Amino acid sequence: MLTAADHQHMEEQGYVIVPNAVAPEELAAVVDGIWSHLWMDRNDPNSWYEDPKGDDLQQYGFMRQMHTPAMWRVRQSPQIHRAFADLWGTDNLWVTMDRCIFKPPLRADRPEWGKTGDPRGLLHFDFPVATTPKRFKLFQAVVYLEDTAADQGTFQCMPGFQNRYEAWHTAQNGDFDVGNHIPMDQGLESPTPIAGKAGDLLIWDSFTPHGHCYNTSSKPRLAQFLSMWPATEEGHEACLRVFWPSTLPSNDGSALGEKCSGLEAERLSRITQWRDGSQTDFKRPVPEIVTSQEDVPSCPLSPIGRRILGLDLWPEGVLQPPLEKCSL
Ligand SMILES: O=C(O)CCC(=O)C(=O)O
Repeated sequence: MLTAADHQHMEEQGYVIVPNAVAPEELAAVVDGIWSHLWMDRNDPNSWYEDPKGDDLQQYGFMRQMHTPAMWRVRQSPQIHRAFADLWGTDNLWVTMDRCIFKPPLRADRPEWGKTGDPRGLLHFDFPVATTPKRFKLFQAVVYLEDTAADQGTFQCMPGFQNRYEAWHTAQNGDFDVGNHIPMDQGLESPTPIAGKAGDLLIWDSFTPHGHCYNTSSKPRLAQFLSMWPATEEGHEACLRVFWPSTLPSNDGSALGEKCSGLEAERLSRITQWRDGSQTDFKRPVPEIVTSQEDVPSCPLSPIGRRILGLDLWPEGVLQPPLEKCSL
């Protein structure tokens, strides 16, 4: 699915966009789920700043909703799996049970939904920089649920920085004030906002500083996050280094793949999370707020879905399975 130009773009720029990765009706179902979960009226901008459920959206917009059937249908998109499989060179991948984002426009009369101290908006790494001197392979991704303009709180990053990461780290001389702080100098002042079309999948290299810009448009931004990594000890360890860094010793450059315990325990925990609709140990969200029939856990899974969760194993050695239509 990814072309040679796509691979080159990832290599040089640190991200790639896969158009039409999710069908319009599947995007619409996630969008409807967001509005109903948040108890907001898409036609009434005043309701966009209410957050009556306590998702704690405000400046960042990260929601507490992970397991709706619609979100699972997006995760099971064969095109998304294919794109990640092309990047990793294996089909044997697991998916994160990550969240959506709802980011309304800045409004002078809603200061608590306003800017943070950083004029760039959100810009960070998802791992502790001080203890991560060496780059390793890991990707994260966002699905554009609607057409999203460059001023609409969209994804932003520092294209190409991943190739400078190790040199930059050395030059810092251990001077990192917070875990994933990105200084306001050395060319890191102006991240690039990436506009996109509904159905675009944007995959980025985790060593590219990333986040989102302020929403200065008149429309809210809606998007869904996910990632996939190999369901192997080594892949699992890379994932732990980004999403659960406190569980591992510092990445001092020793070989990844040195024993990280519990691949099978992780598989069972993933199945429990899917079955119970929980997300107990993911570093970012607090438990999902279950509010409606749409949020009922144990969403049905397609054959791909069963494998990217960990219920079934991928057949050994198969690199190009037929694209399976999601049977939900
Ligand atoms: O809002 C975005 O697209 C970026 C989200 C982000 O920074 C993350 O998932 O780590």
